[in-house]
Amino acid sequence: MADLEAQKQRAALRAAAEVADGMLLGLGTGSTATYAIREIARRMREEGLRLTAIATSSATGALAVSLGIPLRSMGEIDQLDLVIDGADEIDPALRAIKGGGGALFREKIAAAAAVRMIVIGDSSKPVETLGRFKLPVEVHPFALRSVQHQLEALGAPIALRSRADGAPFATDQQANIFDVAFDRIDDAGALARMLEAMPGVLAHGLFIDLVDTAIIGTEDGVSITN
Ligand code: ABF
Repeated sequence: MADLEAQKQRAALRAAAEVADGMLLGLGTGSTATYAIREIARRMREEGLRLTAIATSSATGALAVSLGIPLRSMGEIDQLDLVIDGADEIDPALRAIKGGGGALFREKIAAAAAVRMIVIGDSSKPVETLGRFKLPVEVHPFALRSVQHQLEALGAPIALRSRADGAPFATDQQANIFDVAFDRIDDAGALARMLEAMPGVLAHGLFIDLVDTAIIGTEDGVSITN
């Protein structure tokens, strides 16, 4: 069994080494991004690295505050120098599915505002074709049933993401998520455009033309794709 946590850590450390003094960073969400954030905080403490950052989720924001990373509000920023974030799947063309952690809305805003976006992950993340991981679609509650109706017409099984207690999962935007089991997505661009045309869809998990570098932990090191 591959030691996926060690692979995540190796990828995270390698990505954190890309952070330069004075950068304005986008801090991702998830367990791999958490390793990177902790390494960035270590570099600040031990190397005197200076930076400011935005958080892509309330969870990441709380972690950054606990580590002493100065945060700014993304709403006042026009461009980020670098975003480091995880992913659920990534294909050879650096298209990704993200949102398993529920942070896709803010992650995509940050990724789109970044000069450079690095995805980090373990060896389970690279796939030949996207879609085995259920595609998250974040929907405003006002459009919940109308979007569900349109998603069901696409023919793939969908599920409303729920919390452990069975209540619908609420994102940082107080919206809900449908997870759509396409199994394989052969035309990610066409599907992205279709989802973006549905009124009430706040975000979907297809990240196309947003990832500049993938750093994937391997058995004995990292694999870097640009
Ligand atoms: C977040 O982290 C999400 O976009 C993605 O779904 C998740 C990956 O989680 P992990 O790094 O824990 O595998 O960025």
